[in-house]
Amino acid sequence: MSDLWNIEPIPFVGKTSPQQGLGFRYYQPDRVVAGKPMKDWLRFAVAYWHTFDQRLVDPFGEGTAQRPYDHFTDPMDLALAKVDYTFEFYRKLGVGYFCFHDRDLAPEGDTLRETNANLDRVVDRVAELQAETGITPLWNTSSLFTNARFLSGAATSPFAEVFAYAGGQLKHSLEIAKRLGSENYVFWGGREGYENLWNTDLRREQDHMARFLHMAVDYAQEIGLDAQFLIEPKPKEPTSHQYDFDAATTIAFLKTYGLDGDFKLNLEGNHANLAGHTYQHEVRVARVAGMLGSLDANQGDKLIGWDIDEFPSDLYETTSVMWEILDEGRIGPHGGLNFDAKPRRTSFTAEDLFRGHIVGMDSYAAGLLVAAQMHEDGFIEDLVAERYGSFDQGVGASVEDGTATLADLEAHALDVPQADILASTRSDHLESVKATINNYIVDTLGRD
Ligand code: XUL
Ligand code: CO
Repeated sequence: MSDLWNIEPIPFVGKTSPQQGLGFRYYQPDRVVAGKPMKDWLRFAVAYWHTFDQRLVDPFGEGTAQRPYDHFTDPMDLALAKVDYTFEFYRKLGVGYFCFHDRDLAPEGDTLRETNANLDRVVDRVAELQAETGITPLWNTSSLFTNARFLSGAATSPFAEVFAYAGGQLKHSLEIAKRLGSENYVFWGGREGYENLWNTDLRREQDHMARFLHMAVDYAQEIGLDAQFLIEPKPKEPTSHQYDFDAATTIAFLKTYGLDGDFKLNLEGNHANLAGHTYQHEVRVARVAGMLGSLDANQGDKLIGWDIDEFPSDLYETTSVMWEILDEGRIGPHGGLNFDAKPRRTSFTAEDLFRGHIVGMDSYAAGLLVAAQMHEDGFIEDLVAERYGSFDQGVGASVEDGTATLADLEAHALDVPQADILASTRSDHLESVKATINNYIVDTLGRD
């Protein structure tokens, strides 16, 4: 193995290792949990843009990142050389997947034709390294928001020239998905929303967006691309309102435009929080609609109200998300956990990139262990079954089987004293549920 990063492959060291070493405390790829190896439950992916391209800028300061390929000055030389660094990173970290935008890989030329040629040269190298390592894209996507031409959106731009460019760009990106065998293809509508309703034709923009997605479905069919299409909801930023606001809004949009058979959702923790939801809420909403596709694993910060893409470390959240995944049986038909996350600006060394991924992988592995124990004991399942038990018989059953009318309900309710109704609701003890979950986290990880 080459040593471009000057770092040893990350070992499993367990909980007793010294605090500062690079090693996994919980993640053991081949360890079987709830009937499957950890690596198959979690299917970790590295995000090309954050890990290899992000310079760790913030709105007030320049980039601080130090990367081992910083000495390349020509953009194409850099783009080509960087691919080797990325694959070595995946191997040393021990992940099987990566995710990328077209524009993460190669610089743009003056025309789409030139840009495509740059991109194809880099994709050739990616294909070689995929064949050598067996590491493949969990998904790819098209950056239809970075370049200045997309200042008012891509598929929802009011300018037809921009829509046409976006369509052409998307076409090539789908061809790359086919060539590299991407398991999913993501649409994140970064600028598909509005800043100001006064200059916006809401209906027309959403019609255009749906046309764009239908064209993608048609072209995938034409070239035999079988990647699962995913929409990634986010409520705002960079727009003040994004059309794919959250899981529920996106599902309604897909159903309205007859796209729900072809798309599922890629859900991100920090986006959920921006929409005023927990990550678990977004996963549950997608699950009950049969629309769970994949996960962008990151977390927000309680004190910062924007998308800061922290590596996940909150065990309560990873436990909740993995509980949903265990209940579902998988993340999605082809889903995984993509670390759409970056180190803080103060963590600028190459080693910090490994540290960030290690805490993320360990936090999800720990969440998996805790959630598996909760499932084995059936404590949540029992609690929920009991809570809705009154719908299994009597008046409740007649509601669920569709036979009850309002007159039946009136006849049932007319003479029941208030105290009896209240008594029938029992106490939910939500506080003790939370205490029990805390115990599961402490006990399961303490024993492990
Ligand atoms: C932006 C975001 C994107 C998508 C891919 O907030 O999450 O990186 O995941 O375009
Ligand atoms: Co994301």
